[in-house]
Amino acid sequence: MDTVSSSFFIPRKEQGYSDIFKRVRMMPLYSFPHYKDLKPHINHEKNRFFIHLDFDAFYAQVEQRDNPSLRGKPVSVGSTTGEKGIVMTASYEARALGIDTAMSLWQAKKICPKLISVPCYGPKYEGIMLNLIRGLRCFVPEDCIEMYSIDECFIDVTPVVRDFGQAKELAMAIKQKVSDLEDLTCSLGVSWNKTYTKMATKFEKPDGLTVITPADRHKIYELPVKKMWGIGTRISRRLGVMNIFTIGELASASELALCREFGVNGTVFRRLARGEDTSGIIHTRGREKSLNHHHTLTHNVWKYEDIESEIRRITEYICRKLRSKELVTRSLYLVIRYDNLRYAGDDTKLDTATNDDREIFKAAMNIFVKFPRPCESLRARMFGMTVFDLHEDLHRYTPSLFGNNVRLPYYELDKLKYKYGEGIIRVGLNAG
Ligand code: DCP
Ligand code: MG
Ligand code: MG
Repeated sequence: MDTVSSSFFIPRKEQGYSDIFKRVRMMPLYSFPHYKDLKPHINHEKNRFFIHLDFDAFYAQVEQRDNPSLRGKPVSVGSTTGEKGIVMTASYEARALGIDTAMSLWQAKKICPKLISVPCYGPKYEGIMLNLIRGLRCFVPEDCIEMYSIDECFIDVTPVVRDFGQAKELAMAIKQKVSDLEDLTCSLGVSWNKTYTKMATKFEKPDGLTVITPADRHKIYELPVKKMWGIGTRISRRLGVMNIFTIGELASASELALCREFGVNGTVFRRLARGEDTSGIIHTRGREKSLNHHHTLTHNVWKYEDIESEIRRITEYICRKLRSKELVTRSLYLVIRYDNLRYAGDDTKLDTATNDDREIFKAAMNIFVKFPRPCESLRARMFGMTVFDLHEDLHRYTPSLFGNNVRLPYYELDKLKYKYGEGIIRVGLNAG
């Protein structure tokens, strides 16, 4: 499968888009270079070329793309209701007015009463990134791509370019690919080490492309230390006490003094500042051990058909996620939380490993019937599913349309949905 839908979510018929709001987790893909990633005896490896990609105002841009009435307007994305609303990110129009990430919505509305706050939907953004990672495979092998966060990745282009000119051309082609695939803008940084690329990306945001060659090192050196990858407020304050304010000053600081203050990290900070980050692509991907999806409802449910429909929905989501990673599962765990805050959960082993919506739905319903039956006075408020014991889907390219156990061409269906929207087709899960 070439594509993963960027619209993973399945809109509920009766609810508006905003009701689907769920908190979104930042992906814990933190791979800051560690001392062991640096090659202690090599000062800097020449002839290496990296690209760092970061989407511009990611969640906000996606929402503006998907809803034309938001375009050109100050938009924030995050929780929208109640006093606890927060700005997860803001469109560039809103940023121009002073709205910033992590601001409370209340504060943001005070600065800009016209601010339109929209809910976020994590699986959609995650789908976009996964789709991009797949798209990048036409430029470099998968081993050369590191997904760093929900909207960022590093690409080691050393195997395919010979100089900065070619690296820049490739970066432009990647930018075009992002636009073709997802109709979104991103900013790119190109350099000979990961740390510099990450900083370069920020230079010309939004829709930027910045190349930092060894001759441009001064551009990095002029930046305050806080701008360096891995250095936050607290460390920069401690560096300030040592009279180190810029990256250039950090680069030429005494290693001994830095180590006295920060231990081995002193060496790491200094080397990263000097452009001596010899780390390569760090693979966080590996084989997934489990996947899960939980959904807390806005309105608790108790009728059998509503429960069935929620379980079907999380099944579809999980199966699609399995397929996007070309995996099948042998085990399944279902959990329900009731409005008295008690949980019921159980797992089951499947006869064969699968990512077929129908089989997993059937297994999930078999678990559900063992739970206390929801009723008007005991409603269900949260549904969750975890699949574990995952294996590679070896049959993904050979959907057998004949035989007793007819295998539906789910991968093809996912592609259709991706291309024509969620409404184009839906498999009847009660069948078969
Ligand atoms: N995000 C979040 N909580 C934060 C920071 C960010 O949920 N504290 C989310 C919202 C962002 C997304 O992660 O859209 C990506 O984070 P970035 O830091 O890359 O910020 P943006 O992409 O929104 O803006 P920029 O153009 O500055 O990259
Ligand atoms: Mg971003
Ligand atoms: Mg980012």
